[in-house]
Amino acid sequence: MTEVYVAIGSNLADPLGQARRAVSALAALPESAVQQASSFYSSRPMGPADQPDYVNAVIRLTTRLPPLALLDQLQSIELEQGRVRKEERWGPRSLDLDLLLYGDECIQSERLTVPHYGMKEREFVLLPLAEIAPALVLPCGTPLNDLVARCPRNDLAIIAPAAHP
Ligand code: A4P
Ligand code: MG
Repeated sequence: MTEVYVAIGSNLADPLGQARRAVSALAALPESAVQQASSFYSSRPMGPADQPDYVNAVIRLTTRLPPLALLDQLQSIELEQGRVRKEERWGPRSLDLDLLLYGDECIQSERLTVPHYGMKEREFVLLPLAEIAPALVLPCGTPLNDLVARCPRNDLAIIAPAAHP
């Protein structure tokens, strides 16, 4: 089994409900088990400001799925929850599932970059991740806590306790 971290983000169509449903969908993935979920956070939008605030959370899973098979599963959950892919970069979405970390692997392929390219400077990823994995060290050797220490909070706030799958 490989330990992986998945980030959940939503800012459309009942974002907290979307995020909770995403946790349930992750708990139902084949060959996988949810180990821990962070609290649900509200965050100011990164990117275009004329969109609603986001709900964000991070989940730790163990899985036997290889990375691309896991990505396929994450994308089908996004589609089941009404995700429409639009042109606008960082625009609003009903559900975004990003694969943050897949064990200690560094992956650079056409469909997948792991660790996720934006995770090191996003408060809405780093703080939920630190909540469930305070001693985590990234594959590059950087302690998560170093990234958290230098990351502005940008009004990030806990809005609901963790879902217990
Ligand atoms: N892809 C490559 N690596 C990965 C990975 N590690 N995990 C590829 C998931 N996907 C990965 O993703 C585009 C392609 O990235 C996929 O087809 C996959 O093969 P996408 O989900 O269609 O596009 P996206 O999410 O709109 O693009 P991008 O650039 O990944 O956006 P981000 O970085 O996910 O940002 N503000 C707040 N407060 N909270 C948020 O959660 N999210 C975004 C989206 C913008 N602003 C936000 C938030
Ligand atoms: Mg994405």
